Amino acid sequence: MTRFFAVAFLLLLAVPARAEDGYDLWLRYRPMEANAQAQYRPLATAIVSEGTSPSLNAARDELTRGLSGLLDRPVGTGAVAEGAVVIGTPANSPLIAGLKLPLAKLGKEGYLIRSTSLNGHAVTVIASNSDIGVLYGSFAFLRLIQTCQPADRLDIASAPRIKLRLLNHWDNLDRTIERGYAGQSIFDWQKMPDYMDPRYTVMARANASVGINGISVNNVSADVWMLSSLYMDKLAALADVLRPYGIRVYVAARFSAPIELGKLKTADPADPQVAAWWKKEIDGIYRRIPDFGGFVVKANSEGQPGPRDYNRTQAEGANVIADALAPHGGIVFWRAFVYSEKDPTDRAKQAYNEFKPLDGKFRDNVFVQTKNGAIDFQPREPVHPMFGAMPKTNLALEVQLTKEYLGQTTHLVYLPVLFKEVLDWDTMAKGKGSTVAKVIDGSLEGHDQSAMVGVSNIGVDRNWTGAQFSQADWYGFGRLAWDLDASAEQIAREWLGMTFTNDPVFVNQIVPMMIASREAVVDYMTPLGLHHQFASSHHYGPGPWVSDLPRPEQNPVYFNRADAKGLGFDRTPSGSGATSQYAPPIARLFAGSDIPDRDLLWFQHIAWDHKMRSGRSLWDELIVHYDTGIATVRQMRRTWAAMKPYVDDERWSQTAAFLAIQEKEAQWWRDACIAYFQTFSRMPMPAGHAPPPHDLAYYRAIYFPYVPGAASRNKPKDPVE
Ligand code: GCV
Repeated sequence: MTRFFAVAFLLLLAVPARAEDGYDLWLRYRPMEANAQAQYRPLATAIVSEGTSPSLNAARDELTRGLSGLLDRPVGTGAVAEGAVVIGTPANSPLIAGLKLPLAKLGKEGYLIRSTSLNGHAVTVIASNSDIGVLYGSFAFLRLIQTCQPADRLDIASAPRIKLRLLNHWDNLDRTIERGYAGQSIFDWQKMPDYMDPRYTVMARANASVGINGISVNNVSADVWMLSSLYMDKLAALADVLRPYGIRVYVAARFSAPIELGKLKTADPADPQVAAWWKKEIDGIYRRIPDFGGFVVKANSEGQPGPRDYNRTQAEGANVIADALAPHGGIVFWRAFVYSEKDPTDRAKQAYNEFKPLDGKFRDNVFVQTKNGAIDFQPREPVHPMFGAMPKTNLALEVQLTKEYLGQTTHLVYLPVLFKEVLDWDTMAKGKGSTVAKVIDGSLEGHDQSAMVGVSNIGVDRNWTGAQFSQADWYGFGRLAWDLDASAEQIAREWLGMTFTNDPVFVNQIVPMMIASREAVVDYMTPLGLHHQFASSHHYGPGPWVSDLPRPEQNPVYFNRADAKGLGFDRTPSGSGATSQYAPPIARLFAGSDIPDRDLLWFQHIAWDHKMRSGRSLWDELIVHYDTGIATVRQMRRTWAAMKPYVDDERWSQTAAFLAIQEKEAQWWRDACIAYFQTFSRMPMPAGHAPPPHDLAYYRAIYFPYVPGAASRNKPKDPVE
């Protein structure tokens, strides 16, 4: 019997290293292959850290964890010796100070990684002007090794292009998440401050590893309780956990808080009592959290209160809060996502119309936080016309990491491709080269401030983001906000190497698969500039026929404008005139016949038989795009199927299953949209393209009572057998 247990025990030991479930994200630090270990071991023999501070200790611990794991032997702290990694700032490390490194240009957060010699020993130095910069540099050094880059003759200087790099969590205090597809909210407020879930620290490490330096913790459709004393005590404890990782906490504030919390009669920003209330409230927050970041405010949007309730402008609303934050160095992110069912103007024009006249009226510590497009995080949108049109205002770019309109959990869509398309987009505001990247980093107009915001995709799912590949969107967002020039390919390559394997066979197949995934979703959901064709409320699946929502500007038919003549929203000067919100050369392009195919139906209503660049009719072209999207997903499945030898079973199988769902749903999108649009075009399917297998009624009847993340609390319809 004893022998039996001994054998069983040995067998257990022989089981391969613990299963991979994605929990460790890109910070896995699994032992490298033997020859890679041999290459890097002499370059990382010990860590020398002279100072101590929470951030410096975090850097030291990360290096210990990472190097010991990757090199498969303990790498602890020690004295300067051959192969040591010396970390610190000139202020806390005499060794670093003695090297007189060129740190001045790196600002507060930048870092330098340099191979040099100290006391006659070859060492690697990771230096910065601040402890948090040392932590960023340490993650960068680990990344080099994780991705098998040369690490022996290093001279890397890096500083962030964007100063405020934030995630916005749309997490409700009851732990549901608006548009969240990765389980409950990570923030377990009920148990805070007495129990601080260790996951907060893992999340902070992951954020810091890509340079994210702020999070707003609650839904922008805000619950006033977040500002209460009860929750501020909890938030203070969270801030303590995140601080060593350079992450400041922000809160989504409800504009009517002076009434609900302060018991005032009004939240009118011009009322001195209201201004005094914000000041008192904000002073109180800073007494608890001295480095509190500030507020995100969604005002007069989708039912939220705001300054317009008092006939005040968005700027007056933002400024009353900004004035109270300013003495503490706090920031207001004032969202530009406003549109009203009472305004018959094209929804795409409303934010610009409201904000453009206010250019120059916002305080310096206000960012107008603007979504990448004028509608709402569609698979593709032309860039929001406010970029380039608000020269005297700090503009923050808001993108969505959670895949509300992109198939939610199960569709593999690599978002850095979309983010890059936005950043590289030329607004032409000051002539050629006026890219969105230059607008938001402040360089186009000489602004000192800069910010980029991603709507978080994090939840309590074991793999954090619901799908393995959605981790790449979190990773990629941070990497891009730090380095706007990084390419989507480079980021994919890094992430794959750190998350799965650096094997070139794997990486060279999967990078193109990830890159292609973005155009695929555009093709099978909303090709040629179509937009907002989603089923109501939860936005899961197609609903191009939906026309019965009480708010007209939320109906898919409002956006597709399908009729017997053709398809698309006429936003030229003869239509809504939205094209005129762009700089003149872009306005002409979008209103004329040279408009790129990809933006066509966003800006123009086009006849079904219109001859496209390809020589095909619009109708045929549409179908070719839907089918191309499906073909790309099929190819993605084949590519992934061949990768089984390179990936652990759990992560491979989940991704394979999700890709199968994606193909099924791509087909559903195509069939449903064709079935609907054909009722207008009355045109036959082009040769070689199969008709939808069911009639329109079939697709219209598809109904899901409970889709995660939906904003509305509507009771579902009665079930059918
Ligand atoms: C938080 C879209 C989403 C809403 C979201 C809103 C916003 O309308 O569907 O869930 O609300 O954008 O960005 O405020």
